[in-house]
Amino acid sequence: DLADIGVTGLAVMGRNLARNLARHGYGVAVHNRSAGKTRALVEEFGHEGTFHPAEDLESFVASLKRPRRAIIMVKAGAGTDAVIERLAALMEPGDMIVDGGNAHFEDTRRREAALRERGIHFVGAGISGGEEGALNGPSIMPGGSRESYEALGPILEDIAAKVDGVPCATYVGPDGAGHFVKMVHNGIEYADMQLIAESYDLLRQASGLSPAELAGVFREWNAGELESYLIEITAEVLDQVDAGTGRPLVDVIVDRAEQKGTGRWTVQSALELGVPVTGIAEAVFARALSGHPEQRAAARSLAGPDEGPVAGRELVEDVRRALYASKIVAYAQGFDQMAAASREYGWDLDLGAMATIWRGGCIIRARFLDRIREAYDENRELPTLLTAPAFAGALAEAQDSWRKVVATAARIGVPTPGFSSALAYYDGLRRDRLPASLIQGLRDYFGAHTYQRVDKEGVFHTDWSGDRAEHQA
Ligand code: NBP
Repeated sequence: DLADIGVTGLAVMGRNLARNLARHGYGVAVHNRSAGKTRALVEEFGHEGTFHPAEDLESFVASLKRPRRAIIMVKAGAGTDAVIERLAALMEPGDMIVDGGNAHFEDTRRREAALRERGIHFVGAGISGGEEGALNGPSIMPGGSRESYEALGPILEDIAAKVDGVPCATYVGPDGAGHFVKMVHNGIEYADMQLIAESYDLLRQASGLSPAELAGVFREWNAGELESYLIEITAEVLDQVDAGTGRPLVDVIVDRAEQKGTGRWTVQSALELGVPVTGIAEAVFARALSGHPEQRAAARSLAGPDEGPVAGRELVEDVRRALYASKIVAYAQGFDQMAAASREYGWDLDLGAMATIWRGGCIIRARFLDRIREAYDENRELPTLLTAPAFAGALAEAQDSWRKVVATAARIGVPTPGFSSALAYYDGLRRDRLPASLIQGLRDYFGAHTYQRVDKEGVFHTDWSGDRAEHQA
């Protein structure tokens, strides 16, 4: 009697994923480096399904049906390589190793290539939704061979979240594609949270609304086009009162945002690919700024504007629109990054399908993602999401409010890097002529880097240090 699938690494994520599999009727081999976690899982949750506990990797692998399917859920990094190596040594060609951790996609590309040589399918699967998602239905983004998806896909789709009956799991693409898409998902999550934080901050400073009042505002917003998990839980956090002090919890939490690194990875990759993901980058940098207490203490004495609170509740609707417009920009940029990576690495990503599997299970789940899917359904080759009819219309409706919000924030000295950079991006893309022409002129002046002309073909250089005549290069 062999197990259908195995999970090694039984911390919060692995344990819940194993339980999710067992609850769906699969026989699950379970293993953890330290055997205590394996025993605890079977003792506490053994009644939920069929578990095959293994004290060592040899018996774990031996307890799996062929072709073997083993999911690794250990801390990403060197430990993952060690576990892969040990598993691979015990496996046979045709077997499948799935890394469900938060690996960097370049590591996944390297691991996939190495295991492919040995005939073993390596699947880098991004899994989103935290512990709760792992147990009740995550969003799953598996990358690897098509062949491996035939054996794994039905199980993953079975345990994934469902929206309108559609599973939040699909084949993403070869090698590192799944972990790449998961990384961009996390990057977009950073941008979403930054925009939410700016909305809160500006309304609190400019309109004088209390956290409890703002909880109500977010709750209202959650009934409209902004409906999403993050807006929903923002209301919960803002409503929370600290038991000890009686103050809003948000006022007693240290204002220093931490990060585990997937936002930074997204921006690093975007820099390599040459894709402006300003929304995500500003979010990563805003967290970094919050984490420099000495600089912040020193800078508190710097001059600010005289203006105090400027508005009442009338700003609420403007901020809602600015948030929605900036969110459209952040997602457009993230999808551009996936399109660029797809071209760079030959992944043939289906962007509409990525929006589909993010509709449930994951942190950025939102009604909004249906619109993105529809936009790509209409036109797979969309040059930018901003010009999809639904979004172009929303941006047109929002832009006056957006400009007002950015101007108000600047006037009263509330930093809104997310709103401001998103608006700058929007205006930049819209421009007929950009000052990039001047930059090209400067580059040609100091470095003879040449330029092209609007009125004729070819590459040109002006002899800046000589007679200033133009020559065709
Ligand atoms: P952790 O990331 O906290 O990792 C703990 C697990 O890794 C334990 O099972 C531990 O075994 C095992 N492990 C370590 Br550490 N080094 C090992 C090694 N050298 N060999 C074998 N096992 C080793 O667990 P988690 O929070 O459940 O996350 C698992 C993965 O899922 C991570 O890659 C994480 O980034 C990813 N992820 C997490 C979340 C989340 O919300 N937590 C969401 C999405 C993805 P031990 O018990 O013997 O120490």
